[in-house]
Amino acid sequence: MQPNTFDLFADHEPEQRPRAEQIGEQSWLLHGFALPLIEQILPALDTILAAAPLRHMVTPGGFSMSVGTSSCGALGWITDRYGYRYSGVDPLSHLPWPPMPEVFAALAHSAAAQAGFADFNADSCLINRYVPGAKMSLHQDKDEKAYIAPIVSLSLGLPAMFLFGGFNRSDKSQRIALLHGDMVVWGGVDRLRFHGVLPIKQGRHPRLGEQRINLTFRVAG
Ligand code: MD3
Ligand code: FE
Repeated sequence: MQPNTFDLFADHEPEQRPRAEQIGEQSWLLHGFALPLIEQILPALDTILAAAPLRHMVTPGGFSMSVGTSSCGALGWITDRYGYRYSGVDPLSHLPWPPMPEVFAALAHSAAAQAGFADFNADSCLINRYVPGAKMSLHQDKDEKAYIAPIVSLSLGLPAMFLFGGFNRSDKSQRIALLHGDMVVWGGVDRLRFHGVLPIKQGRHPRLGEQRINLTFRVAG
């Protein structure tokens, strides 16, 4: 059965529903969209990270990433000295990645639908953990088999300043604050825009402590 996206917020009054902000031609920031489900999301995340711990992957260029990374779902994103790709197996455990929790699949499906992308069924969820000072340099996400599906992100913990660029690395970037519980849907013409995250500022989030965790839901295969 597909996750039911329409009942997730059925008990919320319309005026209390999360606010949607258009940040690109086909990109939407859904403020606080995940907050009603946060106490289901966090234990599910703990279960995943117990089976597939965060690790600092090494890029093909030989640099260790400042973010700690793991995945769940049928495919997980990996990098090593041979390149960037998706794999059905966690290279640390040699086992399949932990399954995608139902609450993750339903949340991503619902956020995508809210932004106008029907039938979004992620087969991969990339988990990035940032401690203060960690960052992600400007890049494009091109390792997925197709770019038709959007990418859906969920931000947890400390705030981030997200950089939303253009189609060339040197294009001017827009700066967008991403807060705990915010979700963003990046699709269509915006799917291949350069993007990154400025170094996370020192701080302590009341629920997650001194870290930011970002989940990106993808159709990778
Ligand atoms: C815009 N992660 O894992 S999520 C990544 O906050 C990544 O951890 C960032 O970029 C983070 O690849 C940003 C938001 C995001 C993800 C994919 C995009 C924005 C995007 C693809 C195209 C355009
Ligand atoms: Fe990215």
